[in-house]
Amino acid sequence: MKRKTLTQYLVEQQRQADGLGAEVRLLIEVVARACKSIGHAVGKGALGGVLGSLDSENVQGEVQKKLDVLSNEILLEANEWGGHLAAMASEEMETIHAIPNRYPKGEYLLLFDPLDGSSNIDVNVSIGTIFSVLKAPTHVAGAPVTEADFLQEGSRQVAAGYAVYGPQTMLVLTVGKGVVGFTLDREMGSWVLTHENIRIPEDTREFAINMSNMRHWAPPVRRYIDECLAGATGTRGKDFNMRWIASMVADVHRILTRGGIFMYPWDAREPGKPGKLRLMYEANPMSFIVEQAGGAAVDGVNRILDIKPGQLHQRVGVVLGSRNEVERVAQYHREAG
Ligand code: AHM
Ligand code: MG
Repeated sequence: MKRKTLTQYLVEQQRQADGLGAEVRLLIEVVARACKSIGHAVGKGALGGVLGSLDSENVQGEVQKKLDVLSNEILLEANEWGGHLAAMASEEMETIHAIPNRYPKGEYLLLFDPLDGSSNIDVNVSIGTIFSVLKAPTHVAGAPVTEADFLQEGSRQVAAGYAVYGPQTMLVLTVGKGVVGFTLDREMGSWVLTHENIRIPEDTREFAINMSNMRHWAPPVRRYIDECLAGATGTRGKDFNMRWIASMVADVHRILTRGGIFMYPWDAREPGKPGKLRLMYEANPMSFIVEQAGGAAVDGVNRILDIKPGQLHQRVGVVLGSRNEVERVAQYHREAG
């Protein structure tokens, strides 16, 4: 059977009545090409000299791994010159990266977490790249793009996706018309459509949370997990399984494949912080994908895609996955007031 490539899929999306804009199509292709390069570097590991940490810290105060920085550079370089973007923003950069004057500028904004799941790099466990595309607000001609232009609700994303570098390298994408998955054909170097119309089952028996934080959780989270742990003889009347990869990309990928709930909720470790994960380039793109696959995503109570960001690197609690389970967690939060 002849399968579609990413290019063919995107061209088809463009040809539809309310089709994808040509700029978005091309910029997704560029991001996908950059992910191929990142996947190649990941695959080389110690042979490519890409493992280990640098002396530097990113804006979040996290020690940067060599691959964090390399992946960021690959994405910047690939996307700078294409003419589709007004600016970019990344987990690894304090503020936005405007397109240099030597290149033409486009209408879109690209945000990314270049290498998600950094703690898994050196131990050869799946990691990924997450990206989100927004339309730049229209400016008076010539006005520079500012950070404020990026602070749009996730519901305004034009496209979002992730690449997962695992046993297979895959690209999962939404342009607002469902979710599709492409597998990298390493011999041909092309992304091939292997997963059409990905749907998350509404119910599940599998949860993902870092249990070592249990003592810091809010009561509604504790209640939900306690009930899962109680199993078939408890109020839920069924046994639950647990998984925690510590790469959001890989955990979300599992949920898209066989259902489940992923939680990185607010906890009391750092009371001033609303969560660990970042809203604009982790939670928003993943929430867009999960909703497009029939799942749900909340910060505990509120729909993540409705949150108006106040800052580029804003953090947020994340509960996403199978719709009925996410709704249950939100209900427990509402009951707790
Ligand atoms: P990163 O973007 O710096 O890699 O951090 C985000 C990652 C997520 O992929 C994952 O869900 C989480 O951090 C794991 O955190 P922990 O080590 O606290 O379990
Ligand atoms: Mg991350």
